[in-house]
Amino acid sequence: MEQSPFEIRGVIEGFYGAFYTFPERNDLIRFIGAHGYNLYVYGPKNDRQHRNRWREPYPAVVMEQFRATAAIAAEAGVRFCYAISPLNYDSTKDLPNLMGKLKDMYDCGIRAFSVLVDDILCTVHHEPSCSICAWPADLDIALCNGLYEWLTALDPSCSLSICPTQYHGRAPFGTYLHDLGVGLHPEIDIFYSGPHVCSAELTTADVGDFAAAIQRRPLIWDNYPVNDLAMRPYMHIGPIRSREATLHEVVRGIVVNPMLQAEASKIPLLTWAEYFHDPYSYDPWGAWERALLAIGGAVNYDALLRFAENSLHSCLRLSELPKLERLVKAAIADIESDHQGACGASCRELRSYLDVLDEACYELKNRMENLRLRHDLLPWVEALDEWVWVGKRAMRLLDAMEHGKPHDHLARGLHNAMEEVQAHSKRTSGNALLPFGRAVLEHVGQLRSGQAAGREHTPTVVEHEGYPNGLAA
Ligand code: 14T
Repeated sequence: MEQSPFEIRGVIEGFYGAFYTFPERNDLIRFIGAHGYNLYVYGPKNDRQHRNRWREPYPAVVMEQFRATAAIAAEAGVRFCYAISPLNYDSTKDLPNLMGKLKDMYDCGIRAFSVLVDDILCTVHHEPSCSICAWPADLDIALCNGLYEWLTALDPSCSLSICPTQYHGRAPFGTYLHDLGVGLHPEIDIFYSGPHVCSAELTTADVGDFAAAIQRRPLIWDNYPVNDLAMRPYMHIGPIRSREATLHEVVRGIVVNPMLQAEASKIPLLTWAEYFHDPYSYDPWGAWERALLAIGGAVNYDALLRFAENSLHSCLRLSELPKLERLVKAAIADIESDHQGACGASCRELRSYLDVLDEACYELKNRMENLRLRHDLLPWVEALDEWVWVGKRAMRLLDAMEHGKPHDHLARGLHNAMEEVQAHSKRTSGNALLPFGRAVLEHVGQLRSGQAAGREHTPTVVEHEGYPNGLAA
């Protein structure tokens, strides 16, 4: 049995976008159960029978899948919670619809339920005209208290939680939350995502203020590592950071919203597991390396680490500069300090790191043992790889210039490759190479003493392996 100061340690499938398949979800539930988690909340925003068309029953085959998943969760020591997001709930006539819907889940063996009324009208709060800020709590209170009584009469082991319309921010909290605190049955848990939707930091003081407003310890809905909506370009496989060790004193528990990619999510989820186990001794970077090793396997560990250190951008990013950004800065300074635009020590250091990244991308694309992880990471590995090749083209151009070789075609090729890679839908630290490419092109331009760089179209080669012009490694 997991010894953790956190009573509830969960995952909430609560993101926008394509939600998990049942096999993915079952696998993830087994995984989290094996790593000390005890709750899985089902609440994907794009499940129509969960949200937009919540009144509709699920098809029979889907109900069978829920039944199987609930059994798998029970076996894994994980409480399975079914959340519903009753948009446009009409208290005069919808109660039977809601109860009927939840009763079907109850009949599948599910005993934990949640009502999610986040993001129902708008997402911009604290505006005088904002309808959410003026949203009365009465409706949510009546709905949840009624459901809670009904559920606990069916079976006293049933539990209920609510994600309110206001679920983030700092004190003083509005009347809606205070009213909710007063009116909601004390056993109903209330979600809070911290000072922001995606909070870089969670402090005991902020959570304590929220707890005071709602008159109970909140359940944290933590939006790391989720990567939906505007975060879709990012792969969040860095460790969880900046969750104060004493948080357990003021929360009921923490429930983590994972990425759209279930297998890759296991990496940050393992770091969360270490934090849950002992927040006081939690070491994010040690936990991260252990997680990469556990999910990626020993054979691909080095390559995965190289990729992962270029995949740290998120709302948690604090002040540290990714290695690539640091090397690029130094290399640009190198080129700019040399009137011939030649490659100095820093530039050579960047060159050898690009070679390492090139090998790492190759290995992850073609030799990764965890095929699900490969599938999840591939678009980002390809994005990083394209940037690496921008860097390599820039290096080749510098070489040609230094040795007085013809290089117009190389400049055109670099320019085109930079245009192409910027259109990529996924982001990694590889983007740090953009200023390097620009600096090199600028130098070419300057060295040509006013001669404009060729702009006519050169057919771009998107594929990096086996370049016709001999650029291949
Ligand atoms: F705690 C929550 F209720 C919550 O975080 N709700 C959503 C969640 O489903 C989503 O996955 C998450 C991350 O994008 O953020 C919340 O949704 C928002 C919130 C916004 F302020 C989506 C867009 C926003 F502008």
